[in-house]
Amino acid sequence: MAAKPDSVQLEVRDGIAVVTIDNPPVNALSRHVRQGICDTMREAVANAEVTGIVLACAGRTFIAGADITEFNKPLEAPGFLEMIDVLDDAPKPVVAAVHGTALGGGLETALACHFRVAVASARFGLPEVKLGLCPGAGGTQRLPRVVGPEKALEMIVGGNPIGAREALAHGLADEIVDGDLTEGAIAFARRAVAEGRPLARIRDRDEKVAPARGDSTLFDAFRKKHARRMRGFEAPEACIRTVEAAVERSFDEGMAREQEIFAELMAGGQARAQQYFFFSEREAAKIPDVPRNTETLDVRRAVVVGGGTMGGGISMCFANAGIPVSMVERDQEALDRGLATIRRNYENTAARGGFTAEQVEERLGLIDGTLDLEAAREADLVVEAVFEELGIKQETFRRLDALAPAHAVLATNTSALDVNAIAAATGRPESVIGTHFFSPANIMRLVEVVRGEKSSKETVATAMALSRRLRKVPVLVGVCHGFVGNRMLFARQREATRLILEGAPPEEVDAVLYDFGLPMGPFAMADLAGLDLGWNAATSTGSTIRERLCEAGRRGQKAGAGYYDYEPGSRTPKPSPVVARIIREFAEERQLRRRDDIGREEIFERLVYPMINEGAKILEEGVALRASDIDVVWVYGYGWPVYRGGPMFHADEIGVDRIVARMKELEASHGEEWRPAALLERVASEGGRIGGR
Ligand code: 3H9
Repeated sequence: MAAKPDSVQLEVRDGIAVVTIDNPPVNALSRHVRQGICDTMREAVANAEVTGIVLACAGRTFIAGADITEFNKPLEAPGFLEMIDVLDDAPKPVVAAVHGTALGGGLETALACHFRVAVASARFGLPEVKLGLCPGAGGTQRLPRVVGPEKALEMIVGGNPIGAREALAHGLADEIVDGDLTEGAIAFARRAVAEGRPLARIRDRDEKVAPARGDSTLFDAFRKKHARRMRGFEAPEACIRTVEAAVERSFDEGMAREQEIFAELMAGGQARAQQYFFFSEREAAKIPDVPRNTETLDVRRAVVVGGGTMGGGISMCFANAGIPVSMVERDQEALDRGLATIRRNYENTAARGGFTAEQVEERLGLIDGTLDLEAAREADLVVEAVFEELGIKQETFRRLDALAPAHAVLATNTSALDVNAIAAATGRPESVIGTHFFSPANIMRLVEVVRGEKSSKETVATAMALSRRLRKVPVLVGVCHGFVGNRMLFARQREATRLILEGAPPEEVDAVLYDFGLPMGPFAMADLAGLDLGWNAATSTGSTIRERLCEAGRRGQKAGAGYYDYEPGSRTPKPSPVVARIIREFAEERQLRRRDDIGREEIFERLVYPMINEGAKILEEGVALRASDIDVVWVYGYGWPVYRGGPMFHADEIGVDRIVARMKELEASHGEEWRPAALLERVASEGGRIGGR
């Protein structure tokens, strides 16, 4: 018999075999675990004393899935299906004991057992779609046979786990165990043996899928409902096809279809990008000189200074996380407006079924509006979100320094200003940090945590931990104009403007990025944000297209006109002949050469290569810790499609040498802004990659 690996142990307790998996941190199904399950299961089946078997896990969770680090390498035996078959074929009842999360291959393992019991806090899910895959160990065929195709579609295509009670209601769990899980599972196995319960093999069940057979209504409706969310992704549609196979075909034929689709997805670029992103996200949490055990401040009370769009959204984040927050405004009218907006936002969410009326009141109850900055005296953490002007921010910090308790962290939500200069306005720069939320702050997941020259490790660790508590994705960045995200955005915007002056219509420029997978292009985005951000009618000189548009009353979507026209009540951008004329006249005044042959490829290169170049400079300067952090910023902050990894990952997909060669051509025709960053040149000459993995 093959040597039994330590990661799977077998113990027989009064006739019930307990197979325990112990493979920290998340009990992933690494090769040795698959081997261990096969070996111990065979041993338990062969042991005449054993009447039933419990499959349990040590540590914080049930199996969290396949070991993703083994992907994209030849799979070593035993394969997943061999292991699944050993469980499914067992002639004695096998009970999965689930705590933590049974995810992906973990849930598929549990589905191959005859019964599943769980603690009330357990969760069940098939998140493979988030890795650009479909479940590949029978989950697509077994889950619909247990919960029906509709629920299976929701779980497999959505990828989000469900709780134990919901699993029980859908027949996915057979029992919720109070008290010791393994003991509960053993008792369940004993009862199954004593009652002679038939071994419930999911593969043999048909009653849940039969009613949908020969009728595509369910699938058509699902595709239609989720079309927007699935745009550009390959895995969701592939997942739908596997569930269709579960409904239309025999179990074995469905399995063959699943294996075929899984292999196709695994070989594709999207899965590679999404798996890269899975690890990138986790990597971003690691800061080399700020170890995990760095002390953090327990934030029990927060103050947000400013009740505008950002301040209101940030206050909502605190309330959503159950942290009482005071929102400070300068005058009653602004405060009332800010509080009313927050209430409206919550009520809209409630109306869409997001939460109940009581939850609205509960959250509003945690937000206290005030005109008095004295509220800072009670704060563990203050987030400043006042007007984006250095002098105003410095004055605010001077006052906060005098008011806030000595232990408090003082954070600024500036989107581009010098955090060091803001910190210098206080006598405690070590407690000052940037927390750059993205708009709308209550929705967008990204927070750029901007580390000032003097920010202490505790301050950095507190800002990172707090962001996670607010259910955000924090990425640590350094001080520079626009930090990581906006600095790269400025580089793209500069070139987008040049493109329209040279003759590319704004709608064509936008279409290239939309088709690539971004939610919108630079001009639709500018209209949404408002063209008059930072614009002043009194000092406007019409020296940029943007100023000209503002002067013509075209201040963006809110004004019904910006780079595009908007019909009353509509957010759909319509190409504008007026804007086309303004651009043409502006270009003529400046005697710019206009062309009508700017193609999609050129537009793409001219929008994306400057971003990559700026990203390379950001890395050279140490403003980001790693290329993958830049990608996390772009996916969570700007909607870069996760199936394309991020701009730096994409640079490697294109080939850095190719990018550098093209940039040199553009440098010759368009000037030195196109000169490749030294890091890009070096990577190109070494034939290397700029991304992490
Ligand atoms: C699959 O199952 C395919 C099958 O259908 C069939 C194939 C044929 N593998 O997230 P955390 C690491 S696809 C390897 O910070 P948490 C992670 O990188 C898989 N490593 O903890 C991190 O490492 P480090 C389907 C993994 O408590 C550490 O564990 N399953 C895996 O916040 C801690 O992770 C999934 O997609 C893995 N599968 O959350 C589930 N999972 O400390 C993926 C984690 O060095 N995992 N690591 O940075 C998760 O969603 C979360 O990790 C989990 C715990 C909820 C489990």
